[in-house]
Amino acid sequence: TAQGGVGQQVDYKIVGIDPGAGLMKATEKAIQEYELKDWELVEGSSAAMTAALTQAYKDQKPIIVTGWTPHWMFSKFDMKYLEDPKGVYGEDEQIHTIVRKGLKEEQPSAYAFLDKFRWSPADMEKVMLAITDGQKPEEAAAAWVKENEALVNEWVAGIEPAEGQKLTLAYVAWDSEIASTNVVKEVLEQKLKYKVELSQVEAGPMWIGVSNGDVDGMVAAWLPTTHEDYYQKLGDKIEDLGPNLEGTKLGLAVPAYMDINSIEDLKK
Ligand code: PBE
Repeated sequence: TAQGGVGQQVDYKIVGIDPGAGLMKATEKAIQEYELKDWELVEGSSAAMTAALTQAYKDQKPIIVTGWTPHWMFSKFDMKYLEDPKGVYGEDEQIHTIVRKGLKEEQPSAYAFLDKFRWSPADMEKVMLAITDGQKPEEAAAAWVKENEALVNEWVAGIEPAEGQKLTLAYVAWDSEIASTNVVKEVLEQKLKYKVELSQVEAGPMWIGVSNGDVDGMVAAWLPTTHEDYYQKLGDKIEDLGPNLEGTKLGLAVPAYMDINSIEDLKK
């Protein structure tokens, strides 16, 4: 049957992303728990994964990727998550804003805005889509800020501009975090007059950078599950400003034209 052939069709490969991602750890766990012995999780990057997906979709070929929401792949392509009856990928979680200790005293304006920053999956998706469609991240962020002036002004209401102070934000090159981090940079620069440097790193160094004060903060912490390891190790050396976005999901995603519905179908 077509179902029985899925492993052969995709060469028993799941197309993954960067090894530091929580999504990769969850997928290794899924391979264990669903006893997918012949299967391999291929390491790469967010960009390599979406390139492979784009090509496969164009050719209407089978592919299995590590996916998450918010992500533009679900609006560009007709995709579905494979059911996860064992609950390996966890429940809904939130994306948190994390800052270094001492930021509140040393950069009260940045701290106040970062504490206030909160948006929706639809907002984030809009920025992600613009970037996928060819805009530079800074351009897409600036356009979004312009179109959402009322919300942005709420975030910065009553906050004193910082007049040229420097700030560094860390992020990982995940599509979702490229979008959020560039929007936050744009607001800090345009509305609060900071000079913001973005430091693109892997997930581990991102968390460590905030914990040791090398960077001022990040808006890319997926909690309580996806980045649990990092949080457990470093949670008392950082300040958690709480969720900036709710309504996320992680899992294995496939084009809707594939004839499988559950991770369990990969065993057949
Ligand atoms: N992600 C996107 C990240 C968090 C943001 C799901 C790829 C991760 O797996 O760590």
